[in-house]
Amino acid sequence: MKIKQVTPFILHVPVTGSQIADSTHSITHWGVVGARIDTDNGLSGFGFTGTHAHLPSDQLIARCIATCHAPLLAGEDAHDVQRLWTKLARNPALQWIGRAGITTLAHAALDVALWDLKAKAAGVPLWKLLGGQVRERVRAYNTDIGWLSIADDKLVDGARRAVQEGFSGIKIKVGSTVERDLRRLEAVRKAIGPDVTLAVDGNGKWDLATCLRFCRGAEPFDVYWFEEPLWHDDVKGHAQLARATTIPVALGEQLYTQDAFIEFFHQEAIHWVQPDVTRMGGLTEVLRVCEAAHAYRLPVAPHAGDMSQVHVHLSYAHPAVQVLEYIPWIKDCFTDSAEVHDGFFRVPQQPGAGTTPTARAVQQYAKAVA
Ligand code: 0YR
Ligand code: MG
Repeated sequence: MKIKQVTPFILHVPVTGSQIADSTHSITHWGVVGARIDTDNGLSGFGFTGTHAHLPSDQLIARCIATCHAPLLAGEDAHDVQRLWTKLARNPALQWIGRAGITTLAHAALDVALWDLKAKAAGVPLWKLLGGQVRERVRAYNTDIGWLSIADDKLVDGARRAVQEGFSGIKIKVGSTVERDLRRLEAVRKAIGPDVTLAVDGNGKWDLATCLRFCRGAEPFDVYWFEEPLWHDDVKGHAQLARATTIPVALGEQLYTQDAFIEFFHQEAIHWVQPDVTRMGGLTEVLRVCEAAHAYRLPVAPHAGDMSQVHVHLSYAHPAVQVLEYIPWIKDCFTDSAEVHDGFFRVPQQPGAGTTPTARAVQQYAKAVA
């Protein structure tokens, strides 16, 4: 299965209700920026990273794929996922100028495309290739009802609706003012009752003093986790917060390497581990993080930069994963979409990693790569 061609692509797909916001970003589209890898046995693999759909920066990723990474893959055996991961991680064109950021997002798309090919060549869905189904069902939690841009009364309505649809977990954004966020948290908890898990996500906005104040007010409402309370790289601050509150700390969506996660594990600064295949140089590096988390007996809840198209395979196959994020923006763009029924993800059935775009999605959402 020799690699013949690598072709980048960019899709910009609208979010729910035309615009959403968390504490740090306001976006109208999700960017699906990736590559198709064609091989000499006629198979094509697809992989992508997730972005905020800023076209010039998406074009940098596409260009990085095409001009810096793709030449290293030409003629290689696409089965050799592990070896090719290392080859791209040590790319002489990139290592000096970027061990994280655009270069890693580009790497992520290609690593996932190789896993997609490997599973397609084996004729099985990726979860089967990863070792088989370790759990009967993967529990979903709904993030799409909880944006900071949603007015207080609408937030409560949406939370109720999600529970009626069968979700046993939801997440709401925080990071505006402590007072407003606590009011919203209390209202949502009252509306959904005690049996639904309720997480909050700060997207790295607050400092430690603000987080401590928020946690003191939030503790009575049985918060499942506080996600990205502090700046993404602040290990010491997260360790301090973890010691000071009964609310579990979750993070990882902005970490690029297993080394970064290991430091949080060592310093007891994390309770929920949230790696993302679209950020970390692909599934290969995320699997290392999942193994390490499992060894530390920490639960994994993958972050949905892929809107769970790939993570649903990981979640069915890896014993460390306990729950998976659900955001429905891009699922209909793929031939095997990450659907939730009665609060659980459907088991993917098609060969591959769930990353093959439909012709219709390409026709509707494609942007020029350069
Ligand atoms: C919007 N999920 C997240 C979205 C989401 C962000 O910026 O990208 O809120 O990735 O934190 O847990
Ligand atoms: Mg988050």
